[in-house]
Amino acid sequence: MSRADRLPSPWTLLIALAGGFAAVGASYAVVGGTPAFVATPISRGVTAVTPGAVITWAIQNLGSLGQQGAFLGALVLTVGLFATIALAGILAGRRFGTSDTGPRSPTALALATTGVGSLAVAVLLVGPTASALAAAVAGTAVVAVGVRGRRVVGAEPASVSRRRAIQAGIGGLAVAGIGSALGRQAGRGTTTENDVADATTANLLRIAEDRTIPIAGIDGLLSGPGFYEVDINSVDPNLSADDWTLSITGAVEAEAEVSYADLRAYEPEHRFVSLRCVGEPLNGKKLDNALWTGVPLVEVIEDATGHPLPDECCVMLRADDDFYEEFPVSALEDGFLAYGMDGARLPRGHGYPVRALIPGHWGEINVKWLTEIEILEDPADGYWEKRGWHGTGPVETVAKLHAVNRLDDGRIEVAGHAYAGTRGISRVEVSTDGGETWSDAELSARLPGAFRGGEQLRETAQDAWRQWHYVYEADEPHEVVVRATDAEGRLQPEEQRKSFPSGATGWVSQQVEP
Ligand SMILES: Nc1nc2c(c(=O)[nH]1)N[C@H]1C(S)=C(S)[C@@H](COP(=O)(O)O)O[C@H]1N2
Ligand SMILES: [Mo]
Repeated sequence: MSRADRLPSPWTLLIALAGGFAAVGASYAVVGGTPAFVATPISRGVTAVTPGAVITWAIQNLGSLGQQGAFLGALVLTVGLFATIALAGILAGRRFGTSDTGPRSPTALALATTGVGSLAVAVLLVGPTASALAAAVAGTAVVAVGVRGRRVVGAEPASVSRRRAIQAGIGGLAVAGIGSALGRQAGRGTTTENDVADATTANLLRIAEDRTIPIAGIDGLLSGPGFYEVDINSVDPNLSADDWTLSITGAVEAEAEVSYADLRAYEPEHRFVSLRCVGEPLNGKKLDNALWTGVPLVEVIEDATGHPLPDECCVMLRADDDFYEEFPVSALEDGFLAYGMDGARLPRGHGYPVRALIPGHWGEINVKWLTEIEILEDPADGYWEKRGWHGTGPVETVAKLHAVNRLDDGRIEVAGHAYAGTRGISRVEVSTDGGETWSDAELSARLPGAFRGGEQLRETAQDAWRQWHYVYEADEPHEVVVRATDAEGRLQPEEQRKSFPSGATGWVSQQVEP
């Protein structure tokens, strides 16, 4: 045999690759983009070994594109992993197959090795699940299309049938294609029934709509399904509410566990709360608002432990995705355990079944998929603080400029949202001459405060954004600048600062050509 005969031919490689595609596609078909998908642990592994500085850079410069890129990379690695197993199987068949037919034929050996090997690896990745079985069966079946018949892998290893290899290739792509369609359904999550909506949510959602100033190019007072998503996962946790528990641990009189049913047994409270990510640029779009339904956090802790909130410095919130953030216990006082969003169950991407909302603070401590509240005696670093951020404090005041509209009458409208956390927004000013002179913008009416048991707890929402807009005439190019004042009378800081490490500051400005 010459050396070339021993190297796998391109056709053999194609069969192996097709097996890799089929394995990944079939796993996805069964479980979709969930933790049980064979590429998920690979993607988590990639994130775990990526230096914090790289993740930080990717979040700032690539946003969700970075996450999609990382996931694509993990997919490629996973296809490669199963293709390698298939290749090893085919080569082992050739090397050790002894008879032309029967159980010791090269084909039978190749398929047995591929099947056992891919099942073992899939089980290592995602446990003994339907997803693992699907990966092994589909991968092996597609390899079988390529290597069936003794001529293919028999006495002349180099003469893999091109036709069969192409058939295998088509089979692999077909499984991957069908899998990606089916998986989209399978990965939808468990949030099907809507047991959150009631007369209060309906009423509050209608009020938010009524108080929205209709402005082209910007969201109303509710962000709806476009609410931004930021987290460390390419594949989010896929938890079941029935199995979910929240542990209250650490420096408490008695550690305790709370179930989803325990939480739902409380009279629900409904609040409008906005979230803003500390990593977004000054005029970025990671600022959104929703109506949340849940229970005040302190109430749950005190009922579960049978004692008042401990007088300790700090608290660590931990989540199912191994995310964790730490902040002063005092911030829990307004804290909220949300299981509903916009009058429906919390969507998976926003932390199903339960997340924390810590009003007025940067998004990162609003921990999703919450599993543990640990009371600490000493401060500690959270996930992002270990990576250089300081994003656990209150948000900076900001007025965004997201729309420049030419109205029918020729005038110009500029608009956006303004947000100052629990301080609230009292004023937004606009300059159309680069900051020389200022005029007041029109603001949307404040959203109503929290409701519980049919009773309104405060007059206006404590932690919600407002829309602003300003209409004027101009026929020269000019620079628009916007700045907000919070309800404590403090002007938005003018100093330009990047988002790293503790949030962007400055006034948003934009050149406008009429
Ligand atoms: N478990 C978990 N919670 C998390 C995160 C995360 O990665 N994992 N990201 C945080 C960050 S950085 C932000 S800005 C908010 C965003 O919430 P949203 O995705 O619902 O908009 O969630 C926070 N909660
Ligand atoms: Mo964030």
